[in-house]
Amino acid sequence: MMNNQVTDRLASTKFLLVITGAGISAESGIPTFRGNEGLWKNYRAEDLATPHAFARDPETVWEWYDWRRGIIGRAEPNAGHLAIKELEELFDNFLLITQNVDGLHGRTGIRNMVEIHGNLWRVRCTREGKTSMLMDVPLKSVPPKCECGAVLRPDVVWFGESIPSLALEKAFRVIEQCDTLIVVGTSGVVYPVASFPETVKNNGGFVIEVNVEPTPISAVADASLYGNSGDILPMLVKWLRRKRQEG
Ligand code: BJW
Repeated sequence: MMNNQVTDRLASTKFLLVITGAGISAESGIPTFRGNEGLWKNYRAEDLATPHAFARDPETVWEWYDWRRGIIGRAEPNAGHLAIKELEELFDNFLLITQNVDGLHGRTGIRNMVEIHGNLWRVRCTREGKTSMLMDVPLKSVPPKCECGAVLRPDVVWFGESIPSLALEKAFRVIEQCDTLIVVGTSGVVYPVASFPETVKNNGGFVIEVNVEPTPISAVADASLYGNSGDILPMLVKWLRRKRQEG
């Protein structure tokens, strides 16, 4: 399974970038977006994760987030999340860019992380743009309201919305700096993140994909490791630790 090319490259990596998508949280029991189990009341993510959907039917969109928060609230980080936290400890230069809004990476204590699509435990005032934690706002209506009277929305990035500039700047900086990228559990169809592996590759970086099945990223990846991220990532860490001990 672990080929020499992958292990040699990791051992000599100076700056490791890891990108994750919904697949990393699948083994924590959180549905992915594009798997059948990701459907909610027959809506697809593309029907609900848009500013247009929220403007037209805020209650339904809010209920979708409540449904997801219910599942996520009962979930725990899995072996894949924990292995990424260990990778952070093994590299002096490290960044995780996650597309996930579930907050599970944060619960491992990881420090160098960009939640590029936001976090569903935060809310944002649709008038003032001020953000707060959901648990700090009174839930008197669906969706809840800000003190200023305007509706609150999840502090996430929907289709057609820009990625917050600080997050995007940090991502672009590291894409230029990193020499190895591990991209985990994403279908590679949502931009701009879907373009990051190719950019790393064009800059001379090495791209390792971890997924249960081939994706469009497989075409640019130097190595694709097929299987559950909760199995493969701990194996990578174990191998790397052994290699470091051997010197
Ligand atoms: C496992 C596993 C296991 C399962 N182990 N693996 C350029 C070209 C074309 C279109 C665009 C473009 N630039 C922008 C766009 C438009 C749009 C876009 O990309 N559309 C495409 C669908 C075509 N992008 C945007 O609008 C973005 N904004 C932007 O670029 O602003 C500038 C701009 C605006 C307008 C026009 C042009 C430029 C914003 C995108 C925001 C995405 N938001 C969402 C919702 C977030 C909030 C929420 O969660 O509610 O983000 S959509 C949803 O998709 C979510 C995810 O983060 C994202 C990616 O999904 P992901 O993580 O890949 O999940 P899945 O389910 O697709 O895949 C899971 C994978 O795991 C699978 O491969 C499984 O096999 C695998 N797996 N079990 C390992 N155990």
